[in-house]
Amino acid sequence: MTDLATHTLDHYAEHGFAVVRGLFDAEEVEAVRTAIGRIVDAGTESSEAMIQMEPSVLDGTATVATRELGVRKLFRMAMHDPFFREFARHDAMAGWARRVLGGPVMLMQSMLLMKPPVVSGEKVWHQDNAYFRLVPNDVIGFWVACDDTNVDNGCMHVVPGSHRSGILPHTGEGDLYGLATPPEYGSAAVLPVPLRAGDALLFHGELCHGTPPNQTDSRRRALQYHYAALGAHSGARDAEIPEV
Ligand SMILES: O=C(O)CCC(=O)C(=O)O
Repeated sequence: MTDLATHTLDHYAEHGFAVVRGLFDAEEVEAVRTAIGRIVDAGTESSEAMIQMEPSVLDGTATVATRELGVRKLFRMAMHDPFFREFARHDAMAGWARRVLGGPVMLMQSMLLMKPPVVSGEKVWHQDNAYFRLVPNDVIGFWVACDDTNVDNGCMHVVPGSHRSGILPHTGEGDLYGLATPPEYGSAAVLPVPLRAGDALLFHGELCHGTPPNQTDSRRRALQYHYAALGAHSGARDAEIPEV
């Protein structure tokens, strides 16, 4: 293993996350952006099953120039779309997942988080395994920036070391299910993780994280896959791909 890989694994173990620069190149990022547009425009039963609109667009209190600019997320696209199913097997992610989790992995979940300008809100602070409830908690998330991200457009924010706290109390419903006592953006405990398009945040399933609203005129798209150790079990939901 290279020194960089060892450093990445050590950082992940200690802090619950690591940044991998340039996990995907510009061509791969562009292919993801193109696939997003294709799904949003497809109008098929399976494409519509993935699309979740921003609440304000859905209830008509906000209007957007194109449908894609009102999409909050594309959910479980590896289950519905062959491009994203194949992408889940990309060694850039699956290889890291196997290295971090120490053996074969399954794809637990896939999402595209669109965070469009103006109409998007905060993603509340949470731990992903509060949703999955996997035992043991051997689950890793990949959050890949598909645009350059920063504090203003809603980059990921994390609480380093919080993966060692166990699952903390959560409250709320659906996308608003989050930490009962969330940290404050800008406080000493919270670290913003700005990324360039193609960079990835690797994060433990029990790391506390959240994203503020996108306050810019630009897009902030992100690709997210979660992999779990094959032996991890959840009564709550099945893996999207049983072995990757
Ligand atoms: O990309 C975002 O805004 C947050 C994504 C996230 O943490 C999640 O959906 O679990």
